Amino acid sequence: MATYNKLELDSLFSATNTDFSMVQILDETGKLVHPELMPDMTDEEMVELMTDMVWSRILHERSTALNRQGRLGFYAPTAGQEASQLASIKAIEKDDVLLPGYRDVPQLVKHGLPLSQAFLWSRGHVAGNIYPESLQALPPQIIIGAQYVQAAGVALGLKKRDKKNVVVTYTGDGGSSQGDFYEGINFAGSFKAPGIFFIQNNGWAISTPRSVQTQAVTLAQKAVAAGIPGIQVDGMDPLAVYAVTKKAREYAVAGNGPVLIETVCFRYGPHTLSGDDPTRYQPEGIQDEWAKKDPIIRFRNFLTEKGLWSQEKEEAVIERTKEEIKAAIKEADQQPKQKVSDFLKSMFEEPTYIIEEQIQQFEAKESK
Ligand SMILES: Cc1ncc(C[n+]2csc(CCOP(=O)(O)OP(=O)(O)O)c2C)c(N)n1
Repeated sequence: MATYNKLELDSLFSATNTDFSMVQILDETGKLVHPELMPDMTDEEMVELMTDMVWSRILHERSTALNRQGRLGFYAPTAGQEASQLASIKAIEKDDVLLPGYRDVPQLVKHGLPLSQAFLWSRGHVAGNIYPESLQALPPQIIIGAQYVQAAGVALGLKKRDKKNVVVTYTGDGGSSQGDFYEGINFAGSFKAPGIFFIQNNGWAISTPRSVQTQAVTLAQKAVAAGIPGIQVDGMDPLAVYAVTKKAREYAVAGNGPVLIETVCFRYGPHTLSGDDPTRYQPEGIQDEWAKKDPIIRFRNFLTEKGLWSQEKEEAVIERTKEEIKAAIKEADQQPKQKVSDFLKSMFEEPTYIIEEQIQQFEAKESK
């Protein structure tokens, strides 16, 4: 036990900062720098992960174009966060429950949401929020941090039902300053509920930089006060994100309680496509600097070196993805125009008397 003078606040402070150094397996060039941390993944699984990441980058590019053409509504860019998003979702099981934020559409689709429905959600169509029974997920949360509280509750539900599953939820660096964030990890910790709580630290909460967000040296160390493990991982390194998520899942499913994971990553481009301009608040050159750490380049180098990836393979994935997106947008276009009565019907399993009355009023109007 360290001895220190309790009135020397500096020493008190440093004693809480133990080891939150970043976990990394592949460096920026794709070189294996920590082989001892290598996750148990087959060649096929690694190729699938790379395929998912390329898919996500193309989805990002096409979503941006479709938004600018007025064919999509809300869109929060995901480029730069592929390792953080796709490697974490790959490490969980289909029956685990996903509680995403608004930037987590790629994970939602990989967890089973039809892409056409994700597009309808972007357009604000009620059909985008009505999920297939088999999909263990809630629609993306817009209220910053709120999903953390919901995740704690869902995790407790899983525990009470003796399910060997986890809840996975994501917020951002900005979200880690919200009250809900602390309540969520504290509650889950208190009940040893099986949750994996991600903070995707992409450096910015709209125009607020990470350096202003908190004086905490890392966001992972926020786990200390909740009495749960906190891990910081290189969020541009798919193998590191996968390895850490797998471990966290094993830990939570074994009944040890939740884990907090900070993925250090970057969002290329604006916060959303609703008018944000990062050149007004980001230092010049920062986007280029982070582009050198790109998760896709890093994994491409690693897999190509192993003879598992090639330009032809990547081009085939790109073509396939573009076709998939084309078909999904077509399907979304075929969805009948939404009605106010549909919204009202989706509010409660059993509508209240007042809502029932409103449904009837709107249905009468809509049938004219
Ligand atoms: C409770 C609440 N406050 C404010 C907002 C407005 N808002 C939307 S996104 C955002 C920044 C979030 O940043 P961060 O958590 O770092 O996530 P990122 O968007 O960078 O992924 C804010 C303040 C909101 N949606 N909800």
